[in-house]
Amino acid sequence: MESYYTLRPCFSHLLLGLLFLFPLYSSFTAAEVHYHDFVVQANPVKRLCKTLNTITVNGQLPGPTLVVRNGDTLVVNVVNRAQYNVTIHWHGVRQMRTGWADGPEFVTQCPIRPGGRYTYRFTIERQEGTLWWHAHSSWLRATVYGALIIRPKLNNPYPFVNPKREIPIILGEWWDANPINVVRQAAITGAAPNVSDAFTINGQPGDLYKCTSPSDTVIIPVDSGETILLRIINAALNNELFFAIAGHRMTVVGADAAYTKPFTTSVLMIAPGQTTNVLITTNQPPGRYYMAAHAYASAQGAPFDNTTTTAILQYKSAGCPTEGGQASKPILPTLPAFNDTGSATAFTSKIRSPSRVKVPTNIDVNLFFTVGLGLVNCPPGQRCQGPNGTRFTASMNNNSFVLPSTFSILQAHYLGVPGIFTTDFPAVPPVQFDYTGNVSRALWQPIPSTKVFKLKYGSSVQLVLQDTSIFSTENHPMHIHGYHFYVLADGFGNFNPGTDTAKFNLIDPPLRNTVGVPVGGWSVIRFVADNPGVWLVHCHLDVHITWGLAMAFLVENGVGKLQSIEPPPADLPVC
Ligand SMILES: *[C@@H]1O[C@H](CO)[C@@H](O)[C@H](O)[C@H]1NC(C)=O
Ligand SMILES: *[C@@H]1O[C@H](CO)[C@@H](O)[C@H](O)[C@H]1NC(C)=O
Ligand SMILES: *[C@@H]1O[C@H](CO)[C@@H](O)[C@H](O)[C@H]1NC(C)=O
Ligand SMILES: *[C@@H]1O[C@H](CO)[C@@H](O)[C@H](O)[C@H]1NC(C)=O
Ligand SMILES: *[C@@H]1O[C@H](CO)[C@@H](O)[C@H](O)[C@H]1NC(C)=O
Ligand SMILES: *[C@@H]1O[C@H](CO)[C@@H](O)[C@H](O)[C@H]1NC(C)=O
Ligand SMILES: *[C@@H]1O[C@H](CO)[C@@H](O)[C@H](O)[C@H]1NC(C)=O
Ligand SMILES: [Cu+2]
Repeated sequence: MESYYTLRPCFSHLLLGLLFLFPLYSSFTAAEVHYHDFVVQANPVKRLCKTLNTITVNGQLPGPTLVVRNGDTLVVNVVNRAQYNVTIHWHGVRQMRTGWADGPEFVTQCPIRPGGRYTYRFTIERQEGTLWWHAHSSWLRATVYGALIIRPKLNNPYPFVNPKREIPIILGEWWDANPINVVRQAAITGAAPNVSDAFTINGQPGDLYKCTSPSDTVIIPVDSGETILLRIINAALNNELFFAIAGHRMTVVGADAAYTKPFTTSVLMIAPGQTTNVLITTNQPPGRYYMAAHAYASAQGAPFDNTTTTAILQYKSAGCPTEGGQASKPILPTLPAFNDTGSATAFTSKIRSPSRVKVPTNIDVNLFFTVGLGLVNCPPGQRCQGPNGTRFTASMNNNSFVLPSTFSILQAHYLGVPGIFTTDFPAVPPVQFDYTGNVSRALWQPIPSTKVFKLKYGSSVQLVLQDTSIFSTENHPMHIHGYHFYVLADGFGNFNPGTDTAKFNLIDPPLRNTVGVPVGGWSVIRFVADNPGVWLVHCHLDVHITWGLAMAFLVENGVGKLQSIEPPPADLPVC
């Protein structure tokens, strides 16, 4: 009798966790086509004891988890019932020849306007692991995001022990305000946008915040002795995160939809845009264990959200906590200090491809792009509440990226419409300087522009990404649409072509779609330009892309249909 009643509230708590354990959409035959409807709409959502009208997909936060197999096709009909323009980006999906389905607004498509709809159609080609989807319009991705899980083809096993359960762990970021108002306010004042009020795990902040109720903590029920695959996604807007689970070490087996050489760690650092697959074994005494995440804040002195989000890994045999909360307090894991760059670097440098890979070696195009912040001297008639009466900005190679507003770059390119963009993005910084030294104030103000860099189909590209100390150094998670790339090396200070090439890993570098360029340092990546289209390259901290930390590659068609972008779908939105 008694246990029946004490279990009831317990099961309602477990529900959130369970939703993620049994994904609804799984496939039983080879190369399936998965149809989904995504209704983008405003819903009341209560977090931190306040109810906010929140833009969601199908009323869910996080949005629906999509589960497919390598080789499957997705057809997602997006209906915009919200009051904002929206687009959806399928983060990390290669989109071979289907750039029209990539999603960044004004880059590959015009936005889906309120009342409009657009159907994204694309096929997963030779990718396995964890990706995700999110809005790519203003700051809507704060609440419009979800997991995209790619299993191996039917009857193909994982290259590791088959897990008993698979659980997406989606790290998010929550404002006690409408995120669109937060970014709009920053655009008006020129100051940095307000920092967030909470981080979340699978949409909930956890119970370390001032105002929470039991349902604000996600509980993940597990059995003893299981091997569990956690698919960890950093969907936060502006923060890299440290993540750990009390009492449980994690074996990293994948990142950004590529398998990796397994290694074991007690903490991981994950940048916005990145995913990390880990195996854990429930080999601890039955009990309740917090999983927790807080910021890795690499920019010195900049304000950031210093809160900690938690969820609870709960051994079923440990019994159920009652409504009154008599259950034992879960154990908290130790997370590195917010500014612990050493721990962040130690973790990322361990990520490798499982075995020898084919790294492009005969490089056709050598690129060197600076990535960093800037300050604009106050333009007449504008508000300038940035440092000392300036406005914040950001750039790559001194170009602060401005989105077009009457055409997407891809549509303008395909139709030959002039005046939307230019193709003179510089291959190297227009001015060479001590990038991470004491940079003269004369160099702090970049030029606003909409420039792309043209790549010939099939060219082998090496790109050095170099952070600058203009205003402040910071770790920038750089994401390339439509591609993944090998990360050959990274380091601190200025990249030195004379000595740093010796550090290149040409054997088993990791294959990623987002690389965290070290704070005050550099990363070197390589890829082959085998996907024609227009592909945004940007910092995945939304505060930085908003300021212009972006550019785009225009990859030309090759020879014949199979090396050319497909024609645009009939329902592609126009501006
Ligand atoms: C940003 O923070 C300030 C100070 O707390 C507050 O007054 C303002 O309303 C916030 N802006 C938004 C859009 O929430
Ligand atoms: C977070 O920052 C606030 C002030 O911004 C400070 O009062 C508080 O102690 C900080 N908390 C932690 C855990 O660092
Ligand atoms: C990290 O922050 C602590 C204070 O919280 C400070 O004492 C320490 O010097 C900082 N370390 C670095 C590398 O900035
Ligand atoms: C702002 O001005 C103060 C006083 O002149 C100076 O110390 C500080 O470095 C300036 N900050 C920036 C970002 O320019
Ligand atoms: C940086 O350079 C400026 C002149 O460009 C100089 O006034 C300032 O003292 C230098 N700061 C440091 C920390 O070296
Ligand atoms: C960027 O361009 C502006 C305008 O030409 C110039 O004043 C500034 O020095 C340049 N900065 C760098 C880092 O090249
Ligand atoms: C919405 O998209 C249209 C183009 O389709 C554009 O003209 C308009 O400025 C956009 N609205 C906002 C608020 O960005
Ligand atoms: Cu950045």
